[in-house]
Amino acid sequence: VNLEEVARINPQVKAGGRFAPKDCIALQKVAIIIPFRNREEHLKYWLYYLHPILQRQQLDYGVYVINQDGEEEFNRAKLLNIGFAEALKEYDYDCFVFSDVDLIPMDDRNTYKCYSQPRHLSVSMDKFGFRLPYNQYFGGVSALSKEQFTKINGFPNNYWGWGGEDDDIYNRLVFKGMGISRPDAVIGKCRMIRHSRDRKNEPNPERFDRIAHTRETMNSDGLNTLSYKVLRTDKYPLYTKITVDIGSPNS
Ligand code: UDH
Ligand code: NGS
Repeated sequence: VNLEEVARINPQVKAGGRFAPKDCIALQKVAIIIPFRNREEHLKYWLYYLHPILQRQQLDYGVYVINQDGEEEFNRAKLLNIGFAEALKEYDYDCFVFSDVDLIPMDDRNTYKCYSQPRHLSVSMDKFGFRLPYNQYFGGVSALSKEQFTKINGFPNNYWGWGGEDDDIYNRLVFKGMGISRPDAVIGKCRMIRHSRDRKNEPNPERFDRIAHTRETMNSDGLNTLSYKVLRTDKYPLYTKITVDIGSPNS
C-alpha cells in the first residue's frame, strides 16, 4: 500500500484525515481514535480500507492516531483518553470511535457512529471464528458518545501492557447503568491483520486484580486524572498523528 496513491483515490479527504459529505449535513461528528506505536504497515492498510467505507457512510469524521512515544509498556486505554481530549480541542465532535489499528470491518452497514447505548462494533472477528469470544467482550472497535464517555469518567489510565482495559471499560458502562448495543453477527464481521505480539506489550499481571475493583477505582482514575504531554502533531493527508509522552506506571 502506497499512501500517496490512497490519498489520490480519496480526493475528498482533507488534510489531517477530515471528511464531511457535500450534499447533506451528517447526523454525527465522529472522531476516530487509534492507539498506536510502531505499526506503520497496519496503519496503511487501515487507511486504505476505512476511508472509502467511512465516506460511503456519510459521516462527518476525522482520524486521529495517538502515538505513544518512548519505550515504556504500551497503554492502550490511556492513549484512547488522550485521543478523546485532543480531538475535542480541534472540533465539536459528539461521537468517538475507538479502533485498534489492525481491525477492518467487512460490511458497510456496520456504521462507525454512536447509538443511544455504547456500541461494540467488532463483534464478529475472523480470529474468533466470527463470534464473540465471550459475552462481556468490549475490545477491538467501540463507539461512545461524548455523554456516554464522560459519564464513565473516560477509560482507565493505569493498565500498562496487554489485557483487561477493555473489560474495565465494560465494567464502567455497566456500573453506570448502561447496556451494550451491537450489530448482528453478519453486519459485525471484521478481519484482523495477523501479527505477533509487540515488544513492550506483555500481558499485564495486574489486570485480573484491577478489573475486580473497577467500581471503586473508576471515579478516581480516568478523564479527571488524565495527564500527558503532546510532543508533536503531524497533519498528514489521511490522518492526524499526535505523538505523546504518557509517563510510566510509577509516575
Ligand atoms: N498497539 C500498537 N503498538 C503496540 C501495541 C499495540 O499500535 O506495540 C495498538 C494497535 O492499535 C493494536 C492495539 O493496540 O491493534 C491492540 O494491541 P494488540 O494488537 O497487541 O492486541 P491483540 O489482542 O494482540 O490484537 C495481542 C498479541 C497477539 C499475539 C498473537 C500471536 N499469534
Ligand atoms: C481477555 C482479555 C481482554 C482481551 C480478550 C481477547 O481475556 O483484554 O481476552 O483477547 N481480558 C483479560 O485478560 C482480563 S485476544 O484473544 O484478542 O488476544 O481483549
